[in-house]
Amino acid sequence: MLSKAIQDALNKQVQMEAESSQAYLAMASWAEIQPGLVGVTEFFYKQSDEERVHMLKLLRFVNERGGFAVVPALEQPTLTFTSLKKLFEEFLKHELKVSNSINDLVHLSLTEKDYATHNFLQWYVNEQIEEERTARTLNDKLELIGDDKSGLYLFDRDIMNYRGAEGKK
Ligand code: OFO
Repeated sequence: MLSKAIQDALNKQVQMEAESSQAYLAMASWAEIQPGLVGVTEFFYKQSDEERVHMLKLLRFVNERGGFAVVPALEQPTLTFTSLKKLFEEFLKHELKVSNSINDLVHLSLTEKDYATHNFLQWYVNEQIEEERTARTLNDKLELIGDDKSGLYLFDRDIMNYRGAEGKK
C-alpha cells in the first residue's frame, strides 16, 4: 500500500512524464516543418512515444499498489524554437529536470521506507542515465558542427541510430 506522500509524488511524476511526451511531440512537429530534418523529426516522435510509456508504467504501478493514479491536465508545451541548437538545449534541460525529480522520488521512497517503490524506481534511474547521455552527446555534436551544412546533414542522418529513434540500443 502506498503512503499518501508517495502516491502524490508518483502522481506528480506521472504528470511530468506526460508533459515530457507533449514537449517532445511539439519538438517533433516543429522539426517536421523545417527543411531536411527528417531524422530529428523521427527522433522526437519516438522520444514522445517513449515518454508516454514511462507515464503509463508509473500510472499502472500506482494503481497496482492500491493507490489511485490521476490522469493529469497538461500545459501547452513550447511550440517553436529559434534554432536546432536551441531545440537540443531544451531537450537536455528537460531531461536534467526529470532526473532531479526521479532523484527526489527515490529519496522520498527511502525516507518513507517504501522499498517496493524504491525498487520500481531503479528502472527510471537507469533510464535517465541513458537519456542524459544521449542528450549530452547530441548537444556536443551540434557544438562541433556549428553552421557546417554537410555536418548538419550527417547529424540528421546519424540521429536515426540513436535509441530514441530506433528503440533501445
Ligand atoms: Fe521519461 O525518460 Fe527521460 O524524461
